[in-house]
Amino acid sequence: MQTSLSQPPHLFQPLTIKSVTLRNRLGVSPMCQYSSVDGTATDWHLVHLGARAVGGAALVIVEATAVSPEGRITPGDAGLWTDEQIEPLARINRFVKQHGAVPGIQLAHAGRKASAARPWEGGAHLADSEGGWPTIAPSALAFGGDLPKVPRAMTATDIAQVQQHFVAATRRAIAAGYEWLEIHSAHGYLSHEFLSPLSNRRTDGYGGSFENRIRFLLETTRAVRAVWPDSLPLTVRLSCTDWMPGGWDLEQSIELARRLKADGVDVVDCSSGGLVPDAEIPVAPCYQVPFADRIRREAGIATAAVGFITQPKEADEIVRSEKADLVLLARELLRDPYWPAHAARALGQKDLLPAPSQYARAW
Ligand code: 531
Repeated sequence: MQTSLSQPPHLFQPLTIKSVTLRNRLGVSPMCQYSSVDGTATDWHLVHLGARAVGGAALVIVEATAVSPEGRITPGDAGLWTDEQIEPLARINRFVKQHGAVPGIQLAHAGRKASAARPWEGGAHLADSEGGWPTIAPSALAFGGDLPKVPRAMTATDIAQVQQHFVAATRRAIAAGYEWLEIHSAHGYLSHEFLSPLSNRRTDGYGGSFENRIRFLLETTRAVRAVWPDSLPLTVRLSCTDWMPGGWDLEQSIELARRLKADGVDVVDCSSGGLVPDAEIPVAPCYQVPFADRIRREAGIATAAVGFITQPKEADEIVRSEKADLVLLARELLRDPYWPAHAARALGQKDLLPAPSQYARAW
């Protein structure tokens, strides 16, 4: 007979990382709402994030939150570049915690993909005359397609400044009561643009070799880790592959994950794509899970799986087979904020996710 220690984990088993215990293995993936006003959260965010805490997610990660106004994807993005942005987020975090979830934040800079319209307004780059702004990136190379703006190649001073913006936003995240912090280094945004040889053609210490391309992220991570409490989880989202020959790939992601672990990162959140418009991505159920699995095994770091995970059995199996330590859901949680509650019932583990008192008769 197996001892409890050797029993495999499952979806509704708590997970402790540093001083934080998640009540189960389900998290809300950061999802842009494009509904902030000058970077400040609104009642939309309270209801959106609050509903998912009530619905049973263990971790509620607020959308990509820009560390500077220029780092926003769209004018509606969330931000944490001034102290005034702290309290509306703190209010949401108090609610999220009251309902048993851990509040997390993803800090981001959109690089060459900044200055775009909201998706429901077309999503294309905005000219400066239409409310857009000049963009920066590792190299003066446009993304292409609907995002044709050519960014200005960052100077060493720009790099240091953006890193300081990450640090300042981290301090504000602490003040807002976050207990989980993710650095966004995926989906073709600034940090990912440094990683990939397709977007980084620099000839200084931040471009060329693997060591140089990972320098921006490692320096940013160390600077953030220095102010983010040791007791709280720090995570990094990676696009584990660009799905493009000559681009960033899984082997590099695995090596990077080893370095991130050495620099105090607790979890790698394993996504993919977004660096170039013409990648052919074999989207299918759970298609990114193999990245979480390999990084977990080969870099020896906890991972989060994300991407086209829709079924309770799939999510449970990912955790049981130890391919990832937690599962982040995106669109599925937009469709159904009560997905965790419904999954607990479907998996016969209803008792492991108690109802909020107000809803107990209907859970
Ligand atoms: C979707 C996306 C997923 C994977 C690759 C590229 C794009 N998202 C990503 C979001 C913004 C909106 C669209 C972020 O990562 C901020």
